[in-house]
Amino acid sequence: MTDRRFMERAIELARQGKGWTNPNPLVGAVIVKDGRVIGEGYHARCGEPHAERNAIAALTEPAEGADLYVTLEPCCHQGKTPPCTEAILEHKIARVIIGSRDPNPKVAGKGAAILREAGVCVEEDFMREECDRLNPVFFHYITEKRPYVVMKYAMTADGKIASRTGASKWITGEEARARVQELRWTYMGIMAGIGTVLADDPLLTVREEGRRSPVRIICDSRLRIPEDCRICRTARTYPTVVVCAMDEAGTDYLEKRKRLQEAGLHVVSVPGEKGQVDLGRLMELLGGGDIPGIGAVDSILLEGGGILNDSALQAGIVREVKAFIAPKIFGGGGRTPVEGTGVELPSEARRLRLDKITRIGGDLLLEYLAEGG
Ligand code: AOF
Ligand code: ZN
Repeated sequence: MTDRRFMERAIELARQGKGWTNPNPLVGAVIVKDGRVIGEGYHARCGEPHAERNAIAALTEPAEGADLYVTLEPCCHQGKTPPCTEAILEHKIARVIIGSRDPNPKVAGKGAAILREAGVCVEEDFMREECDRLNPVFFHYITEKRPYVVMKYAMTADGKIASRTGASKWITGEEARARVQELRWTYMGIMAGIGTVLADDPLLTVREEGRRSPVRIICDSRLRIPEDCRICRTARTYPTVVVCAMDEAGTDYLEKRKRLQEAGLHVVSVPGEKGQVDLGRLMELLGGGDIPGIGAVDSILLEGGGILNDSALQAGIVREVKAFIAPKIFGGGGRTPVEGTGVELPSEARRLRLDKITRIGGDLLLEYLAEGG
């Protein structure tokens, strides 16, 4: 009998790896014999054993003839760890119930095929939708090799991210702000524009102990970042990239870059049109791990102001939008989440698909997926 409760448990286990497995997926596994759980595990950290092997290591009795519920197709390749298919066969597991398919070209159906050929009964797509929701980042990154970008902003009920005077502390309540902290350790990178640095002097780190802080990515076309800002002062502790669009041979660039690098920042120039950063190219560099001193980045939380958000949308790099909405009204000329020229007609609007609505304290979180993404 195939039982939803065991896959639900596997999903719950998978979530425990959140923030630590990137660029690997969140995966959970439960081994069941005669309706009893005899082993469970999850992928805890990139480079460490996969969920299936952890579940096998935790067995309380032999797995011969047992069922394995796993949220992702078992791998069949030698990566940082040996193939899970081998462990499943060695332990004579009789049936494997799989949630998500693995789009990793090294696996992609081959894991399931190897098990079937060896006589294991394989059931695919069981609770696939629920399992797929664990890994939007992995599914995007493993095929595109560019970071999955989530645009996040907090606005009032009348659509303002700052008041007339530019003040933005605070718009949403404490619980919503705690959720933003969680988002920061879920994704590998956090991106903001120089406007935000100059206005707020933010740290862009994770305050909770024992959590990984994201790589800070500052878009700063003309390299205006003040050398005494908090980001520069903490660059030795928190990896930071400053991205500009300057002439790489110019003395202005070379001199400031030298000083910033001495302070521990990584500086790159990725020039695009109109003296701005080429965000598409920047995503290729970050996804490929091509920026010296910074590992590959599979996901980015974009905490931009209206100008950077507009550029990111124009460049087509945004996959998801998370809009926090506070029950307040600023009125007047306050700033909005997306500036730029905007469309002329409603029919020209950029389309999003509403994916989820959550109430957080007195605020709302609306989550949208970019169409075609
Ligand atoms: C699984 N279970 O728990 C995970 C899987 O470099 P490695 O050895 O860690 O392999 C990474 C790849 O293995 C990853 O891209 C994905 O295809 C698969 N991840 N597979 O069966 C797991 N984390
Ligand atoms: Zn594996």
